[in-house]
Amino acid sequence: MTSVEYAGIGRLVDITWVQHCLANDDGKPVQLFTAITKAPTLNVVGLVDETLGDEYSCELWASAPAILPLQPPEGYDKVICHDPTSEVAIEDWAPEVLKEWGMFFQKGLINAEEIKEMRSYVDEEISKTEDLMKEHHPEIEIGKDTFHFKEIASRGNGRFDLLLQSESAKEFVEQKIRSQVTTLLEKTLGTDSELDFDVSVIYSKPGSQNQGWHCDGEHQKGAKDSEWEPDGWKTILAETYALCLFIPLVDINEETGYTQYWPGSHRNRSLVGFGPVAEIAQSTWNGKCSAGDAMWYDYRLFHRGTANTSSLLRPIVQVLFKKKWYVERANYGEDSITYKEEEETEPDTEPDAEHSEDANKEH
Ligand SMILES: O=C(O)CCC(=O)C(=O)O
Repeated sequence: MTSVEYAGIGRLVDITWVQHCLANDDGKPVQLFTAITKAPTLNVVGLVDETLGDEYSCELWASAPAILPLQPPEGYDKVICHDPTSEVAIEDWAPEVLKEWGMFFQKGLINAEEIKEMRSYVDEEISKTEDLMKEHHPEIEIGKDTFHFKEIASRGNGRFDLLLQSESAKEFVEQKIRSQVTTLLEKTLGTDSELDFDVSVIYSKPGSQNQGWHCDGEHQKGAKDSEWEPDGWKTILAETYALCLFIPLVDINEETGYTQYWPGSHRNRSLVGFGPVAEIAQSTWNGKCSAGDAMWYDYRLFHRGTANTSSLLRPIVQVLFKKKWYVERANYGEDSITYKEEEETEPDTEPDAEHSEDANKEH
């Protein structure tokens, strides 16, 4: 990072160069730079263009009210994918990577037999829940309409997020997953007694389209982000309060679609709406991997699912490990699929602990 003063446009212009990476523009190589400046951006571009001389030119690809994270010059794989042959254990390697990039990739967390076992729970719950939907909400066109129930949500477009309620699925997570990652969680999120988890399946049906960029959880009110500091992820950014673990149950490729992440985008709350810039800047990490692999990300990280052009369902197990005080309410509705019937027969007067008014307040 360097701060340079350029003489031009009638005064000195202060530019702090933050990061650079290689990209291409219709096959032509380009060097992308991120920089911080208070000067009008177009003036800065003109000035840099002039400074570069005739051989190179400079143009503005994006400006934002936060530092736009770029892919590191060595590429993401070297920094966010744990090397299973490395002598450094994932528990020792992951905390810093997660802090800096908001995500990491772990090869083969569950094996073929375990994938099959989990798939059977998932298939059963999908079919049971969709049958319930058809029975209680024949007016909803599953796959087309948007809905938010307590158990399942869909933003239309053939994509669903279903909370797994069965004891078998929860036990599977306890025994086959949580037991393997206790130390990893302790070093990245918190001790066993501070945490709990929700388990769901995110599934997209053949024909589902690209999803919009989003983060599943916001920066908490009053919690600091990285501000304008290039190493603010190290010095200022609030600790994460929730980690999401994605485990695909099928091999993930271009046709099935994949989860596309913007590493580093957890650093600043003002990056909302800038996901498409990550695509233009070729700074996404595309989660094409094998069934059973694990993608871990900070709940504040921007990501999206890409289109499923295959003929296969794409189910991804999602385990949300979180501080107990954080209650997930943004991604599901308040009412159960069967709510109307329950209300008519037996009014529910008990306060709903999961959705209490105090949940998710400032911490
Ligand atoms: O389908 C995917 O790969 C990711 C989906 C996702 O992020 C979501 O539904 O919130």
